[in-house]
Amino acid sequence: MFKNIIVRKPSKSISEGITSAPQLGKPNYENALIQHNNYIETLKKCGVTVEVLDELADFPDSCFVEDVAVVTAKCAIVTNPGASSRNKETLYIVDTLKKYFDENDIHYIKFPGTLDGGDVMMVGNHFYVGQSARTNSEGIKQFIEILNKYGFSGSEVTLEEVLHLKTGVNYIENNTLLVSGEFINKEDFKDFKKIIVPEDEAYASNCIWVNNYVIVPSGYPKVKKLIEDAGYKVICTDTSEFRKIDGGLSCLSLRF
Ligand code: CIR
Repeated sequence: MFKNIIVRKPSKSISEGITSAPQLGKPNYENALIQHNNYIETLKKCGVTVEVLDELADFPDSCFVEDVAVVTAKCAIVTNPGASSRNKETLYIVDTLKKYFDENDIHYIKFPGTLDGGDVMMVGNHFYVGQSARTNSEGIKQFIEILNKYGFSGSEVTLEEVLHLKTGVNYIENNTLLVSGEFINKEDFKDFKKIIVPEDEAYASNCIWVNNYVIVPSGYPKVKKLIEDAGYKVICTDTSEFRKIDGGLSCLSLRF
């Protein structure tokens, strides 16, 4: 179960966020703020306390706070984001993490290692880490060494198509994964129950489990039904402005 969630408000500069899908248009700041507030309200319904950090005008992608740290029940790991425009976002998360963790339990991924939190999928005490355009093998090696000190384990997953690991695969507890595309038949995930996300709703592979609810992006009825049919309580919230710059539900928060 999660107790705490950290989010960061989008800033006006969100229109300049990195995107692989410029054809979707630029995010609208006012709409993004509304969607972000609704996201916070949705999280609160799941019984967590939400800390909302101030916007960072110099960092268009900084509302995707998941990428700058990996927070576990025992420690926090500040990442070293692979995109240069995002790399210094990490400086603005450390003071917040100190409220929740002893300084000895806050660790750092260091150059030449790079790692984005969006590449990390927690499954109980094991962490799958995608080797991606943002996360390199050295970053993964450092990350797993830190995890091992706390009795956690980690393994590397190679990505072919998606930006981040969790763009295409997400754990929703009960040994169940939501999977799409390249992850459907991946050897690493052969022992899980799988909910296969249809190709035309692939964006909705990025759902989050929060305290017995699964939060699903609005507008993906097939995925919503598949998750409900698997016995979960589902809440939908709209993330369409964030989608325009490759962001989804998990990217918008740190959950621990
Ligand atoms: C980026 O390219 O870094 C942002 N536009 C999107 C980050 C999405 N984060 C995530 O999947 N964890």
